[in-house]
Amino acid sequence: MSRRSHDFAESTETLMHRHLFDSASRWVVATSRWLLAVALIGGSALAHGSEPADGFARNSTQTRPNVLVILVDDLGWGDLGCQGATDLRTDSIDRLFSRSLVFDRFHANCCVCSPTRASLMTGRYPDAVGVPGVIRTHAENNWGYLADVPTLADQLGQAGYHTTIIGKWHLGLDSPNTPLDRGFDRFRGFLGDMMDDYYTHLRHERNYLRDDRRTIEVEGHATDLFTQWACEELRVRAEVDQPFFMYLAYNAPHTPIQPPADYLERVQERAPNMPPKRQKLVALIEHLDDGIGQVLATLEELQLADSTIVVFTSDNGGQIDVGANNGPWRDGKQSMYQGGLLVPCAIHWPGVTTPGTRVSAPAMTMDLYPTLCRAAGVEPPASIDGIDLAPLLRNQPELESQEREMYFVRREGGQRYAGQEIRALIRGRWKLVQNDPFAPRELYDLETDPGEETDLAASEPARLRELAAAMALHLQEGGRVPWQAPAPTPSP
Ligand SMILES: [Ca+2]
Repeated sequence: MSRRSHDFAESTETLMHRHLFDSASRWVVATSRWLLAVALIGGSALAHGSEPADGFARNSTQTRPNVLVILVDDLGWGDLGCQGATDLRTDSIDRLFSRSLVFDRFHANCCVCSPTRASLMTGRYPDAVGVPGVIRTHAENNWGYLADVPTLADQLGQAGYHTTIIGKWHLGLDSPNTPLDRGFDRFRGFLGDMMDDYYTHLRHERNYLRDDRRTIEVEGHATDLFTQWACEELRVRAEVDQPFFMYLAYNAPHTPIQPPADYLERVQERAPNMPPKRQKLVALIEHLDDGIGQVLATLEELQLADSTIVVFTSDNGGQIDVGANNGPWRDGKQSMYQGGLLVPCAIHWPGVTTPGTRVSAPAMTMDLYPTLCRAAGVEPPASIDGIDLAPLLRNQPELESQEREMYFVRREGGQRYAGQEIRALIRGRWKLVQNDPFAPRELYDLETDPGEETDLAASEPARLRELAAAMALHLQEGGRVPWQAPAPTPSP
């Protein structure tokens, strides 16, 4: 391990260890494992190239793994028991993490919803596919339009997979950008950015809930509905000798923080001194955890667990003003500081990942695209920005350290942004941040200052210029792609 990567591991480890250790002594074990992983990996980044999937579906004629991607909405890095939280109970997700390879530095592609989802679906930086900001139900406040590039569902569908999305889409309300237009065979969920109420499922008084293309009215908490639908669809898939890709995108624990009454009462009884705001969020997360537990139990019951890759992650950091826990990282949702970007992530790939492994190599949402394509035996398009995580998942880290560059962008309206962008660029140990379009840029050394407390912009001008030049290249790349729908064709 080089001295630099050792320093990096040490200072980041100090921050994370403080968080985990302060939370509970049992995390000493996890942190020790994490340190071991750091030592093994030597701070390496990842490289292209992997082998096709192997050792799968031993009890079936199927030779390729099924894929289940569970994306939750606004869950903070620290808001799981297995990530150090001591005031909530997430037994089901904790169990999944204990069986999986866990990333300690997994970056959502953006600090808000749509751009990260665009990167998951395309393997590209969000502005490179027309989604630099949030796609909204009102045109005057819409900041993205998904470009016509192959989605993960397109890729897996062409490889013979059945493709299902359950839950939140958030990448377009109309053709040609609804799920069934963009590669999915099956859709049960909602098209919009959020629900104003988990029980009415409406947004601005309108119903965006769909069964394929049909608008539906159903009763129940959205988390329960998505859990039920996922389990139902898994039962259908279990009857068919065809690999499947299921994208299960819960809207919890996004606002409104609206847990079922019995879950809230349970938390209130257990922790009467917890701030009421936190009680509600904890209850909503615990309800989500139970739902995910049902889905994973259904996989087991259907004897699909040994042939299914399960990915769990969140689309951005937790929202601080509703009581989220982003671990030791600065800030949260909507921010380009690490708390807005770093999210929990676990990958359980039976026969490939080693249970209990925690790795520190940086990864991003868009990396899931090439990783899952290759797992399914499909070569991803050469133009993508994500990298195949398989060498890391297979414990085949590069011996030489590589300085991975990661770029983040968010365009937004309103007084704070006025249609401008906020951005960040991480290159190795250095991070350039512009978290307000009208404020000066900031520079942080993530090796010595993972909490982003000391701005080095004034003392490291050459470094700042170097990173700013790299960022400009990303801006130019994004400039190739429109982020609004084409103008309507004039009537004759
Ligand atoms: Ca989100």
